Amino acid sequence: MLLSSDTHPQDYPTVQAVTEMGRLLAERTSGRLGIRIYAGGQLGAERDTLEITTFGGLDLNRVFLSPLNAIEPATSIPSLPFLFHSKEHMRRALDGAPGRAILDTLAPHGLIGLCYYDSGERSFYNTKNPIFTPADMKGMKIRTPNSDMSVAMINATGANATPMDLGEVYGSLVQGVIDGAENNWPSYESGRHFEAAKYYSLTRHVMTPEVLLMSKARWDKLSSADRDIVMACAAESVPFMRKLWDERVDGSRQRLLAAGVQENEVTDRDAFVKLMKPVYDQFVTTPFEKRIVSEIEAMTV
Ligand code: GTR
Repeated sequence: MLLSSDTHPQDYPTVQAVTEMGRLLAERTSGRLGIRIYAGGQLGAERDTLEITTFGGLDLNRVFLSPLNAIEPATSIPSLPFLFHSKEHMRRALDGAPGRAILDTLAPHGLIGLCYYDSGERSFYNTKNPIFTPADMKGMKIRTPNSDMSVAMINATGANATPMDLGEVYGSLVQGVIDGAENNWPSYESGRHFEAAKYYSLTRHVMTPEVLLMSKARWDKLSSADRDIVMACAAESVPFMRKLWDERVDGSRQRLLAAGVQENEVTDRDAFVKLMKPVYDQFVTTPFEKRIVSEIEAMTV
């Protein structure tokens, strides 16, 4: 039995997708391999479970890509602001050679990247006022994932980035420790952040994906035939996840608007682009990183 972790609750699309992968694995190995998921952050925050996975204490782990930035800088690439111009572009880039090359940088760190899952567009939400231009968020304390790039990107808007684990966001919003955060609709809903921060402003600044990892220690013990099965089942769980994801994004948004969330388009998206894009110079530095970014930018959909 492969043990897996997820910060999200049982009904979240990432957990459902790994459950489906486990079903496929059991079917194809006559029950020799299967997956048991510890959902809802039972095993701790993503940063902590990642460390456990790295040394083989967990076999599988579904995490957001940002906490990996501290382990391997190339994983910052899919979080670059305004990199993907559509969902189709993001899917094509990550399913293709650029996405694979980024996952392959993790092996020396003890992690095998099996596949990416969608996490949609992230936008800002806060407790104070709608954000139409960067000036509207000046000085606001905005929670970011634990990633230097996310911190730099948010500070570039004039806000004060406050990195913390997802599980701390709700309490921090309620207590006024932070004024806002940024995330997709489903996480904004399932973390109940909307109860405290009702202004959701559609900056759509990043499309950072989720990733499913296997501990290299466990991978190395699999036969090559079993590795192929694991990879194939992971790949097949991706379209399964995406279908659930697309439905979930629409459903979350409808429920939240009905619950009183105030959504707004930003008036000048280019103003955000102009302020955030300079992080490319700071975080895309090696020839490898530059090549991957150009490959992604050259892709059309
Ligand atoms: C969510 C993602 C989580 C979590 C989070 C965050 O969209 O699904 O895994 O990492 O974002 O902002 O930390």
